[in-house]
Amino acid sequence: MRFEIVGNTERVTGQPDVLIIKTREATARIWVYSDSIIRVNVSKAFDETDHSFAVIQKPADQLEYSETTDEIVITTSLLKLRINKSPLRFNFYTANDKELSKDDERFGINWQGERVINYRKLYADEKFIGLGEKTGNLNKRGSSFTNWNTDAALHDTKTDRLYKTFPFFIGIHSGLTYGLFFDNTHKSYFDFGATTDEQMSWFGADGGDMNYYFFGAQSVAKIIEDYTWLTGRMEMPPLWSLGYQQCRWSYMSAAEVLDIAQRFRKEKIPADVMYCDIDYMHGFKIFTWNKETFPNPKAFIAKLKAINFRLVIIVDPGIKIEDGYKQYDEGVDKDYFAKYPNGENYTADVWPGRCHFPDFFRDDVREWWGAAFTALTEPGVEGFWNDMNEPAAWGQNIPWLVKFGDKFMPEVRNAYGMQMARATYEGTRKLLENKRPFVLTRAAYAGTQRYSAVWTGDNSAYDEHMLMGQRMVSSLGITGMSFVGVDIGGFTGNPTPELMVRWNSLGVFTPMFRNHAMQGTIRREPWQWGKKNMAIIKKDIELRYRLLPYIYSGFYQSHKNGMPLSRTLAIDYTYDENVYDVKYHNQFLFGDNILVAPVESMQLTADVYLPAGEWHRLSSGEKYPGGQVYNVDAPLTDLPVFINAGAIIPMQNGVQSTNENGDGILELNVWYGTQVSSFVYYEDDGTSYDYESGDYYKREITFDPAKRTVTFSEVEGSFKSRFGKIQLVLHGFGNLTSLKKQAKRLKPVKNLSASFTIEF
Ligand code: MIG
Repeated sequence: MRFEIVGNTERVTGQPDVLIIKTREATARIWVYSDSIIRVNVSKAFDETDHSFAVIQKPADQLEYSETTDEIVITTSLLKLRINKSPLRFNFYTANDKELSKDDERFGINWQGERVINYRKLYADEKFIGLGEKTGNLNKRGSSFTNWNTDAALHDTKTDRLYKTFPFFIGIHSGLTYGLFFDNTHKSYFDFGATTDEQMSWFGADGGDMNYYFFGAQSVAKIIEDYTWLTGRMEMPPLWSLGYQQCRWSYMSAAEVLDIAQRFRKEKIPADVMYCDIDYMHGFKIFTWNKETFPNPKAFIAKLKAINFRLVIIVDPGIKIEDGYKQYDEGVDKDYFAKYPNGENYTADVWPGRCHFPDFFRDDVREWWGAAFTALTEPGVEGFWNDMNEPAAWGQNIPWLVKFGDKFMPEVRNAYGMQMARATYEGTRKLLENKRPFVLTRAAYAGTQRYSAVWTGDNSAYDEHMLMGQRMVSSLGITGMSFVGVDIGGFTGNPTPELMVRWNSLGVFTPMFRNHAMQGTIRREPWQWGKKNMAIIKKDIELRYRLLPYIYSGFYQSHKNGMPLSRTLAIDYTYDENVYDVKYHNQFLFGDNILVAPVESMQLTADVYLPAGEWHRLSSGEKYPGGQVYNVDAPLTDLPVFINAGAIIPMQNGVQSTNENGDGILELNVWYGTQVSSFVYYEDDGTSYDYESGDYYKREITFDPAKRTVTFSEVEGSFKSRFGKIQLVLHGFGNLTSLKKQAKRLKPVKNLSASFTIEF
């Protein structure tokens, strides 16, 4: 095997926007993307088209550097990249010379055959978070991982190679933070000091360039903001997709789907979404309906809509080989499928039997795929679930010589699912005109947040899987994916009633709240668990609906600056060691102010770590000074949930679906705190793209304990709020007699478009 380490600089060329350094082995290119983002590409065969699936920004026009005999230094207002010329090494510092991250002096960037690797210095106290959907701990120090999108059915809490690839991590050491995004779609590897004698961390790939973006902002939140600036942010999701979603593999007929939906209404359990898994199709042929079991899709969907349900439909990439099947005939005719190098269409077995696979890397194929959704949008489907797009096929070992466009499978496999989701999103967005499609995908690559929500695939019905799922959700949040779900209850296996109830209570605080289960498992709908349990499940789902104004405002943050809805405590309490302790690493903030401590189903008390500040338990109002561990009650009826002092949380009164208007009262809950606090409230019509042209309702609400006021800023945007009245609910304010006296003064709060202040 060839082994080469990038060596001595032979030539340096400065162009206005890029610095080019040649060595005998390769050429390095360096661009500045912003004051806190520098890109390094070291390549033997740089492709001038410089294509990326993930990155949507361009480098800055100008790059400043200085050069001495030994060194080249690139400086921005926040970052300093010191390049050692011989041997060529890349060392990053803050603008005021604090060391953030360095190449390993000995091995730096190197090639082992076609593999390209970067060994970097490992700091004694260094922690690592990120990589999206991975098993293991929040702190990935001492672990190693592979990115190779895989249909990971039956994965456990140790399995590597899951469905998605997010080659982005954040390093934390010496009171400093940095981020690194390795933009390479080949099979890739990350080793955070697992087997390097505590000397190095490393990452690399089976091929392609050493191509990374280095982030130097000094906070985890700012690094996430920068990463999502670079790779894009999610649109506002359809409001209905934030309601409760009921799925199963499969509800076998239109009658059964309707029956389940009606039962929700009968039991008065709020819900918004029903799903059709693969059995709605005729012979598993994508874009067809089974004529016997779904004889009239339009009438069926109209009936669902009449009781305020939307339908989400699954699509797989595999196109059945069958003459006369439209997608097959067209695909063959136009040459739209992945191929062997001799031009034959690649064939593998999946649900429909022998299949071909659309080449989603091609513009014309994506367009064709997108347009085919008329078969679903025309009868009224608004949600599109993309499964099996790792891509999966029976045997799970697609030959390396299969080609997508001009690339062999191993080069782009990790982006296939993302390109399918993109085709689905772009097509359905066009077809639905001004309506927002809901797209959900299992496989993904960095940047997928621009097109789709994700779920964590086939999890299992046991406690550790539930807890690990929560870590995955929070970890996906670090890598730009805010809209994330897990199969509530566990896909594989049968949950105990306790686990079902507990998992559902955690689902309230999961960005996407979907109950789903595998064929052959026991039924999962809320009424399958006995009266007592159903009552708890119902109450929890009601809480989800009460919180929707807060949740929607949380998604507005994801849309605006990439801040995820589900936040590991490492975002806000980066330097607090307890946050990484495996006893507490499942805890997270849901939005700005709600701390949730996931608890195993049979554990009825829990040790909870409350970070600095002051916290109020949501259920009891009890106050807890932060910076301590508490052993708290955790019965199945009351997941430990704590509200940050000073929190402002908008809620609404009960509705059965997001399509209902409700009573028009926005309940503004304020928890007492000693500091000034504020919350950005956001609302729009929840279904259209009109918000992009200013049709939204946004205002900042500020609580000032010293002045004893709650102040509402002027409304920004042209949207008329659904809520005609605001009701203030104060928590932890002690004696409220003075407020009661002033209660009358709250009534005039009618002209909600102006700015105003309430005194108490
Ligand atoms: O080979 O469509 O992860 O959610 O229910 C299994 C059937 C295919 C895997 C998905 C799962 C879905 C199932 N699918």
